[in-house]
Amino acid sequence: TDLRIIESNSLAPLDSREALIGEVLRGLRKRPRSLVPWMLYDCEGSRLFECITTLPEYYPTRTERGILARHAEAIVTATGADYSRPLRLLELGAGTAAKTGILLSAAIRLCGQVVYFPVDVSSDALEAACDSIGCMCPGVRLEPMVANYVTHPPRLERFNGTTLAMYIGSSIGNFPPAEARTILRNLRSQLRAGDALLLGTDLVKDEATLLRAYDDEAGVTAAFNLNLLHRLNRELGANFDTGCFRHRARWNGRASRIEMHLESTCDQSVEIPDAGLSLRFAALETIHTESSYKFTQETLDSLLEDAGFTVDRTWTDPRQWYALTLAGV
Ligand code: AVJ
Repeated sequence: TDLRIIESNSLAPLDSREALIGEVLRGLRKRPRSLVPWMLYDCEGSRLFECITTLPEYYPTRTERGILARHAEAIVTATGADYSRPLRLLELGAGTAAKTGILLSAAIRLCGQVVYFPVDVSSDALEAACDSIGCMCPGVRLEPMVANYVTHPPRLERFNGTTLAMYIGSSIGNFPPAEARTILRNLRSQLRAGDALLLGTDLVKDEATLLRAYDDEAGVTAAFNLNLLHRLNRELGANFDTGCFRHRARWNGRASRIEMHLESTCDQSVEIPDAGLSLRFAALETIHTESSYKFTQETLDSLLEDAGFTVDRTWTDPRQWYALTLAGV
């Protein structure tokens, strides 16, 4: 495509091999062992995640889409934007922007000039996002940026209108509370009075529903989790026997999070030559690969307030499984 994708000075998308080795050394030599969620999203992992979003058990994506479809105009209106000026939508972790088009369409109906500024670590995802938004919302000006918004928060240029920052898809739920606060605080420091944030978060609900969403019948989430070991085999020359690890999903009520683990089914040793590591796993020993924090209205409000935002309004679904929260600066 002829898209001009700005590469920020971000290391992570460019130096992912270094980052991968660093995280493997940090996470696999300590006990309990752990790796970080971004490692799940190589090309194959991103493909598997897209599959997860369509599974019957995985309610977050379709629930969020339903809330957006129902309330998109109300959300844009609630920002209080002055429609005689342009509206800028900044999206963190835009991915393929599958749900963003709904909000952008509403923005175009309400406001003449709309600029879409998606930020993502994956330039492939950004191209897909811009292609789909270009089709769905032809009037929108596209300004994609490749960056890791966690390590390198995007700098916003001055803008003669309102900025609505979107951080949807419950991605904030991947981060422990202190990191989540930092990400939101960095984002807020780039916004100005009158700008707003729309945050999508998954809510605490009955444990069985939560566990099913992360341990589906078809085994797609298991494949997504195990792909991490395949990735280490492919990229670091490791020799994980993926038949000797199994996917585990657990609800950690104290921390209010779903955890994904890879559990060794036997005593085994594994070599990771490119990281210079040789590891032993005991039977039942686990690698913690991802956390997905679940919020209540109270924990959500305090996260936003601790980050310096003021909560305006929350939209939810009839079962109150998922929340979209609009917050002011
Ligand atoms: C992309 C972080 C929102 O936590 O629900 C889905 C990732 N992991 N199934 C989530 C995920 C396993 C997802 N997020």
